[in-house]
Formats: sequence, structure tokens, C-alpha cells
Amino acid sequence: MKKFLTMGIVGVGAAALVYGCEPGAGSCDGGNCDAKGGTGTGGTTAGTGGTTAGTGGTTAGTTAGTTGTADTWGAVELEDDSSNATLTGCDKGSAGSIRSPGADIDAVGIIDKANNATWASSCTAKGQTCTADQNDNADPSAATGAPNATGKEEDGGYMALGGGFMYCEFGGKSIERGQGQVLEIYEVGTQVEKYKIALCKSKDGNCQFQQGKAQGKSTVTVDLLQ
Ligand SMILES: [Ca+2]
Ligand SMILES: [Ca+2]
Repeated sequence: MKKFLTMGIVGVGAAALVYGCEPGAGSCDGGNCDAKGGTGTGGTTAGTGGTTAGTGGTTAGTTAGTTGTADTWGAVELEDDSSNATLTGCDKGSAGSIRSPGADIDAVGIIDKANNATWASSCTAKGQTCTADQNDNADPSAATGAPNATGKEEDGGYMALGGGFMYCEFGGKSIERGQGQVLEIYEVGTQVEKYKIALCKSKDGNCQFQQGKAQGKSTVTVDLLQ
């Protein structure tokens, strides 16, 4: 008897993923529709409801599928590489020159399989070894939005990492491993500088899947981060 019940539940779950009832669809007639669209409590209640039953079943099926793909991340971490030459003396040059210590990040984007870009909506900085008065490009908001730096130091438009970290989020859009997404990072300036990339649950941390060899403009497939 126990074996019979288990097989029954598996059968209903599989049907939910394939058929997912549309609200008001002609086939959504009471118990039948409900059995295809969802599982568990929602389905049983919907059994006597006709059209209402179809809506309940669809919702249940979608929720179950989303929960199953939990490998999602809300932020990107960029860590300056301590070997970058401009970190020496925090890029202090001749009088009047602009200081941009470390890798210079113009923009960070998520590119999906359809080639749509979502650019960072919010970036914050942390752990800089070069302080704000040693860095003329210390504002992380310069790394939000689409690329806009010209490459000339005096034009700005980028965040110089200053020996520390920067965390960027994307207006609530998630980075999802297994979905073919690509990260594009625009590092600009007269010198090609190095940085590391990681995925984080949020810009407050909990990071994993680091890639430690990026430099200049880089394109990184999310699924290949280790
Ligand atoms: Ca620099
Ligand atoms: Ca920018």
C-alpha cells in the first residue's frame, strides 16, 4: 500500500510540469484539471471548483518548479588584485595628475541567452586600502548603468577599486547558474589591470564561485565560475 501511494504522488508532480493548466481553459473542468496542474492541498480543494480549480493547479505547479532551481545569486563581487602596479603609493604621480589606484571598473552587466543586458543598479565599496582622499575615482555608483567611460582618466565614469572590494546588484534580477548567463565587466584606463570575480547572495556577502584571473574587459560565463 505504501508503494502504491508514492507512485501516485510522483505521477501527479510530473504531469504538473508538462501540462500546467491555464486559468479558464476548456480542459480545466474540476478535478481533472486540478490533477494536471498542481499537487497536494491546492488540488484537492480545487476538485469541485471548475474554473477556479484550474487557477489553483497552475499556481501550485509553477511554485514547485522555481523552488527546484535554487542556485541563484543576487550580486557580483569584484576584488582588486594586489599586484596591480597602480596600487603602489595609491597611484600618486606628478602634481595635478588624477589618481585611480587599482582596477578601474566602468560597468558590470548580466547578459542573458537572448543577448539582453541588465546593468548594475547599485554598487557599494568595502575594504579599500587606498582611502577616498587617495583616489579620485572612489564613487562606486560610477560603475552602475551601461558602460560610459571614455578611457581617459580625466573623464571619470568608473570606480577605481583602490585595493578593496566592490559589490553590485542588478535591480532584483538574479544571476542563475545553469541558464547560460554571461557577466560582462568593463575595466578601463590606460593600463589593463587585474581583478577577481565572485557571485554573492547579496552585496552584504555570502560569496562563492570565484574566478581569479580577469583583467581588462572580461566576459565570463556564469556556469564556468568555480
Ligand atoms: Ca587604475
Ligand atoms: Ca560607468
